[in-house]
Amino acid sequence: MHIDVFPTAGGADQEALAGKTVLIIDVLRATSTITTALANGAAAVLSVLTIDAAREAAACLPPGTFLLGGERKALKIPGFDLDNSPRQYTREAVAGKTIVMTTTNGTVAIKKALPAAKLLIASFLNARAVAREAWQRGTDIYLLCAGTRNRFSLDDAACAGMLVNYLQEMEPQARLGDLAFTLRQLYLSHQEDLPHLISHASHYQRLVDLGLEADIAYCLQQDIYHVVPWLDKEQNLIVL
Ligand code: 3SL
Ligand code: MG
Repeated sequence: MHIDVFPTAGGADQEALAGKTVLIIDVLRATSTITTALANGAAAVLSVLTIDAAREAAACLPPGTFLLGGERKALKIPGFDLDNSPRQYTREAVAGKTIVMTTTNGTVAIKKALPAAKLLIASFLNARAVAREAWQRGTDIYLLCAGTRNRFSLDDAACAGMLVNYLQEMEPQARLGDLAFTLRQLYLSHQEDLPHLISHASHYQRLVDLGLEADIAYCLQQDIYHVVPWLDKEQNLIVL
C-alpha cells in the first residue's frame, strides 16, 4: 500500500488520484462541517463549486427538504440558510435535510478528486474512522488537503499527518511518499499540542479575527464521530 499527500486542491494530480482511495481534508472548516451535518442526521450533502450552481440545484429540490450552506470569505452567503460554521449544523437544524453546499476551498477539493475510486471526507472529528475505512479498502491512498486558496494550510497538513500515522499503525508495511512521511513527523512532534501548532495557520488567524474561536476549538476535537462520509457518484451526493 502506497500512501501520499497532495498539499493543495490546485496541486492535485487527477491522473494520480484516479482509481485510488482519496481522503479530502479541509479542517477549517468544510470537511468538519460536512462530517458534523451527516453525523447529526442530514440526509446528504450536495457539494457544488459556485453560488449559482447551489441555487440552481436547490431549485430542483422539493421545498422544505434542503438547506443552502457554505461561505465566501468565511462569511454567510446572502440568501443562504447556514454559513460554514459546523456548530450551526445541529440535529435540530439538519436532520433529514439535503445540504446544498459551496465553499471556497473544500468543495473545490471534492470536485478535484472525482476520478477517485472512493472519495471519503476526513477531519480531526472522524479521523480514525476514516483511516480504518480507507485501510480496509486495501488500495493505495491519497490524502488531498484543500489548502487555502491553493496555498499550503497547516490545519489540513496536521490532520493529514495524524491520518498517515493512523494508517501506518494499521499497515506498518505501507510505503509513504515524501510528504506523507514529512507530515507524519510533523504530527508526531506536535501531537501533545496540536492547537498550538495550528494556531500558526493563516486561516486560523482569519477565523479568530472574525470571532470564530469556538469553531476552531470544535474542529480540532479528535475522533468524536465515527461516521465516514463518502461520495455516492451515481447520485452525486455525499452520504453515510
Ligand atoms: O474554504 C473552505 O472550504 C472553507 O472551509 C473555509 S471557511 O473556514 O469556511 O472560511
Ligand atoms: Mg481550510
